[in-house]
Amino acid sequence: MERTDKAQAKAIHEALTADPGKSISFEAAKLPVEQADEQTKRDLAALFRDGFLVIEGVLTTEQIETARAGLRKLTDGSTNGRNGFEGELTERVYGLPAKTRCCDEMIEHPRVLNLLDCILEPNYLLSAMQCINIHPGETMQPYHTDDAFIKVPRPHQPFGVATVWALTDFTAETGATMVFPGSHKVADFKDFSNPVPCVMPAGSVVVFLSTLWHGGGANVTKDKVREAITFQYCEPYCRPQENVLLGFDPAQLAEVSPKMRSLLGLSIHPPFIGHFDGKHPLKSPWATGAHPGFRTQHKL
Ligand SMILES: O=C(O)CCC(=O)C(=O)O
Repeated sequence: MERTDKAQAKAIHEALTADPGKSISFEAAKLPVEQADEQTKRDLAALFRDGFLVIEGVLTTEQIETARAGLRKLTDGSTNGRNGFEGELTERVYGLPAKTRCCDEMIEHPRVLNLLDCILEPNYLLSAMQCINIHPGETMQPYHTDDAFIKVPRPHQPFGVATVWALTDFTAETGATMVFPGSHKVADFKDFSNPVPCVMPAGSVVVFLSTLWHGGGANVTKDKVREAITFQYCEPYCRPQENVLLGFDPAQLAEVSPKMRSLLGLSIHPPFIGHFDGKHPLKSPWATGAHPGFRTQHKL
């Protein structure tokens, strides 16, 4: 375990064995904006003003091609969506961190993590992690916000942040993500007449707050696929959309960074949210491989 995990394991133990009559401490704190670097401060200002931020030219050509090649192995023509939200002409592959290591650099990109550190509490989680390739003829995805299922009256703080990485050029014709600037601040947003396409070259990323109204665009071209990956992150006390650890072979834990383990849910929201059997989840039989029973076949 990493040093911070050891400290957390001690904190969990102390919280669970606290003396009756004493208060438990809930120490989680976001990074104060004043402590962020100048670039992050500028990014945050734009993000909170508009609800979204396009950052161009983040990935090199080589990084783009590595990601596209890795994803091609997972998109075999059988992954089209089952409804208008997933997109019936859209290839969607869920649970990417359990299936490929080709996107890890995007998940942990410092420009994105610097923002998340100031917006979400420590040990924020990966919530959605999908490839979304919009094919010619696809129609506009229904507009939505990503934290609509959290029943807190709007406007409210964002409980998450989304990224959509362009692996091919995003244009108004190929299905660029459509956003409604400023809609994150509106209690009852209803004017869907002026969506703005996040036009950006391959290798760019659009970052947006979970409170922003948006949707994947229509692809009106005859022959251009819009290739993208989305990673959504949420507060460490929210339930992630995807239950990715169910598909994650714990033998792979050694291959991923401590940050990735934390993002996948092998982390604690202080003092003990996310524990297993009173211990840090990295000490669980699943993570340590100490539970051979998990490998047996059974029917529910
Ligand atoms: O594909 C996109 O550009 C956005 C997708 C999206 O918002 C979603 O699937 O929740």
